[in-house]
Amino acid sequence: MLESLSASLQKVIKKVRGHGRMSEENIAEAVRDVRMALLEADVSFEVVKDFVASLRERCLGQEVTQSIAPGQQFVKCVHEEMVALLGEKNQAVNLNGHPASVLLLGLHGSGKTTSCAKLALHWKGKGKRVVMVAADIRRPAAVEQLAVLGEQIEVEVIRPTAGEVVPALGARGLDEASRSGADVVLFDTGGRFQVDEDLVQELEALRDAVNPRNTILVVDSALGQESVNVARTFHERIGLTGLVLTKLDGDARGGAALSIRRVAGCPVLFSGVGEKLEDLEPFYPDRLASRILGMGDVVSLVEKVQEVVDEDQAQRMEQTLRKKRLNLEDFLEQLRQIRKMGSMDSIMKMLPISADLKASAGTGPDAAAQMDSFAVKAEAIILSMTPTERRRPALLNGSRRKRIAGGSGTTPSDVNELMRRFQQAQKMAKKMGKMQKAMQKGLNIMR
Ligand SMILES: Nc1nc2c(ncn2[C@@H]2O[C@H](COP(=O)(O)OP(=O)(O)O)[C@@H](O)[C@H]2O)c(=O)[nH]1
Ligand SMILES: [Mg+2]
Repeated sequence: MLESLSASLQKVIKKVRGHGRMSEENIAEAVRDVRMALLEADVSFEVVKDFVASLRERCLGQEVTQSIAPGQQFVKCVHEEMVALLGEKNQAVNLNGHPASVLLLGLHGSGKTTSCAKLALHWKGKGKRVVMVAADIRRPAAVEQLAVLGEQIEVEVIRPTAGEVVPALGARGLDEASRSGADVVLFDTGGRFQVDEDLVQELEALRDAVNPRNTILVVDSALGQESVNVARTFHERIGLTGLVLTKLDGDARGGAALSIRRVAGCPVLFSGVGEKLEDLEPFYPDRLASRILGMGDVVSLVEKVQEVVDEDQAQRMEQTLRKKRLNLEDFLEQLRQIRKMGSMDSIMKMLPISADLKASAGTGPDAAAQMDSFAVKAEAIILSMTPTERRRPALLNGSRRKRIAGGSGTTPSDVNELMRRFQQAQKMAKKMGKMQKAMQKGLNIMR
């Protein structure tokens, strides 16, 4: 997620860490570096200008205390500034009304149809009765695409009849949804590769026919400065109440993600983080800022855990993750829980570990599959150790490793691989421990 921006900002922070204290001079330098990083990520020029000015002010306004390292102080400032840019907190969609109507707009390929189904699934999961209207009528394939998705998630799709124009379809869709007692009605609309007058007029007519409570622009986060103009036009002509930022899972530079809220003047409500219909997350500015700054996202991680394991286990997991001295019994427990959660890839992204560590641990779908087969072996290996060995991994010398390999039907190099990964997990746990300490000091850098 926004990896290159994240890497370059973390580099800046690392540099600041090297300073003994924050002076006006090194603040100026660090702020300049942040400016470069943002421009490289194709964040809108105006947004960068404002961001940098208020970051400088925030940094200079910091009390210089001996007890807080300059790196931490700087991270805290950047984090706060980023949260201010992304929008203070998560905003919910207005679901009042019978039904509540949601119009999805955006350029061709931005992810409207996919997001429409993702949102339908999301609200269905919250016990709402949802209906979708296929109002992208120019391309027959678009109607079909939504119909297929609707079938997958068992949500009714209202299709255009022969010769029906968009506003008429909109009014009929709203009416039918209302009569069938739907709580939410979503309208998937047509897009273009660029905003053109023809499209805008069609959408205006649809808006006037439906009078939607929510008008949401779907924005591909791979768009940089371009997204600025798109958002502006849609906002001026149609009026926007919120945004969905898609493809945040990709290698987008981050320009749109950081600029869009300020430019569109309305909040990001959800983010799309994958092609699957479950890959939609309510947008939490502070969490994204934490992830970008490599502070991890313990809250999202714990939430994800809670979805699949019970509360008790989730709490234990959080404790183990934050434990400073991890032993192999903890590691075994972690592996078992991680396997239950499914994708190793998505979990890795939420952890506050450095890009190098992530690279050496490997992420991506292949790594996730490898992780699964590794976990099976790892379990056998750890179970072949004596309880003392599990608690004191330092005992595991060559001859013990050989014995354990024999006992678990693995090879000594498998055992070594396990120990290598275990050491990484230990490192990570130590980092999280440190972070927790920083938070306890009252440095609420991670919420
Ligand atoms: N990786 C990823 N792909 C997405 C996401 N949202 C949409 N897509 C893909 O983007 C492409 C275009 O999406 P679609 O919903 O058809 O866009 P539309 O033209 O705006 O309706 C499809 O291949 C989707 O699978 C996302 O959050 N992450
Ligand atoms: Mg579409």
